[in-house]
Amino acid sequence: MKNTVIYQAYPKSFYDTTGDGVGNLNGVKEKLPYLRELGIDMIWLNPFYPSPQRDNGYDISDYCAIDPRFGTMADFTELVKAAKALDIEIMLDMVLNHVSTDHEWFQKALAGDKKYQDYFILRDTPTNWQSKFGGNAWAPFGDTGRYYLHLFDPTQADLNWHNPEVREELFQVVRFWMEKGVKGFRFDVINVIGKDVVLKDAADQEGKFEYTDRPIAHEFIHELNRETFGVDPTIVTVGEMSSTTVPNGILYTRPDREELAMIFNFHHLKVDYENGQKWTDQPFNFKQLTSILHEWGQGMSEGDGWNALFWNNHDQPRALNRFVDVENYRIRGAQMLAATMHLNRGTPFIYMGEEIGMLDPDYDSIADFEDIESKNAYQMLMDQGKTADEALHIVKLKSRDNARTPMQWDSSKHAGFSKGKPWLKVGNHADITVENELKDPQIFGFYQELIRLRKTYPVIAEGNYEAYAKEHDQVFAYVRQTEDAELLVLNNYYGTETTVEIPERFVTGEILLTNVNDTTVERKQILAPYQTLAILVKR
Ligand code: TEU
Repeated sequence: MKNTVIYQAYPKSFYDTTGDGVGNLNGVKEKLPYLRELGIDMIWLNPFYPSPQRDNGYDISDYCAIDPRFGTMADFTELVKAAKALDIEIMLDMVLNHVSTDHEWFQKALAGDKKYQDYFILRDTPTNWQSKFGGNAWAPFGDTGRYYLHLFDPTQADLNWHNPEVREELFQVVRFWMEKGVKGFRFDVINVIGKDVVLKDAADQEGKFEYTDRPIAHEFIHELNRETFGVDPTIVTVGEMSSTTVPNGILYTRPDREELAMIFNFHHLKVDYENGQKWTDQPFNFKQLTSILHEWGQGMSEGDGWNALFWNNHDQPRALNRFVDVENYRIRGAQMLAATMHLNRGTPFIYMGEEIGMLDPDYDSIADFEDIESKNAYQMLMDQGKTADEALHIVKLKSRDNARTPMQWDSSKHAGFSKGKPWLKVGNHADITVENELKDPQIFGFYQELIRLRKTYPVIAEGNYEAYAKEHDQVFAYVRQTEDAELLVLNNYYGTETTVEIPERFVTGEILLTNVNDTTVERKQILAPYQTLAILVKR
């Protein structure tokens, strides 16, 4: 697991083989040789199960089937087989916190079946908790006068994990996919599955402390491990937990706890929020970014926890647009961001398009957006008194659709993603394609090199983490250490040259990687704009 590199393909937008404008499983299969070339070990696929697609498949109506728009179960079996033949494993997205209100469990509950009513979180009086997509987190449960909890959209009803029958149903789901040869699971919002039995109004704004990282969540995850994937040590697991803490991160991932292999946290992707609010226009705060990365790097290292490392996913605008002057330094910036994560302690994830330096789509109109959260946000911004232009500007900066635009393969129509009209419009930088990148693979080749290095040098895969030059104004740096080797990694986060003093022992070290030609190592090291520099010494 420590030298594994995982690629995230958003199936809806990866490659469409039918011409209906929606990517599919056969599309992923066709592109396997490309991913083999990149060098990854596993592909995480976002949900492709039957779903009304209110939240792009995170509203599941049947856990053990394939939505026909993505293919058939036979296609899935073929995909797993074809991938294994290339030494690539498949990781599935398990959304076990909630189901679509179209799911038969919810429908039976609504029809009055008491057994299924106990599958959900029903109360006579709602609490003040806010839905992550805006508004109160409770909706009327039919005409019963009661309310059901939905931490996300009203069509995503939270499941009652306190009910052992619910847990057993969900464990069966995981086992079902294990039997199909799946070797990885990404557990959606898994740190919020454990609500208390008595639910209280929250003192914090959204209510999240009342249901996030409760001790019971650890117990449920431990049971999930023991009842399902724990039997197979080759299975890789990752828990998604946006706002968790380092102490909890350690508890979720320390091997003796038997919970998860690693976790995603999102704190480093909230550093361009104004007063903690996402839907704002705010440049990223470098000091906040580095202190978060150090806190997690060092904290998890000392506590024997394990991070999933990432800049991008299907819920985030492209990191290149957020952290780099892409007008002038798209390529070098992409390399520097990649090195920051891939040389770090944890398991790196690459989100589709990142390896060719794809950018936010820069849409011209609000009508181009599809995401439910973006649409709600646009309305909220207008309600707050913003003009249509101001609201569009902010949605363009922060929308999840920024990452969900079709993968850009070549210069043919719709960037080679589909022969038909894509479900979501191709971005305005359609010249950034796999075809063009492979002619001169400066970003793709850099990722290949990073993957090769991780597999060659134990200090990258296994070394511990120590923050370096913590107070620097534009350099993010750390040292990785094993008994035999030390690696110093320096990253300049700005478009201006800077100097950073390096420890004496590295001055005679070997340059393992950099993205600027003719670099020499000096005690007072000069770093060019967006330069990354990794120096190795033997101990
Ligand atoms: O996301 C959970 C989550 O907390 C966020 O990333 C969320 O999208 C963000 O707070 C909105 O601003 C997961 C999935 O990755 C996401 O796509 C789903 O919408 C969500 O769970 C519900 O299943």
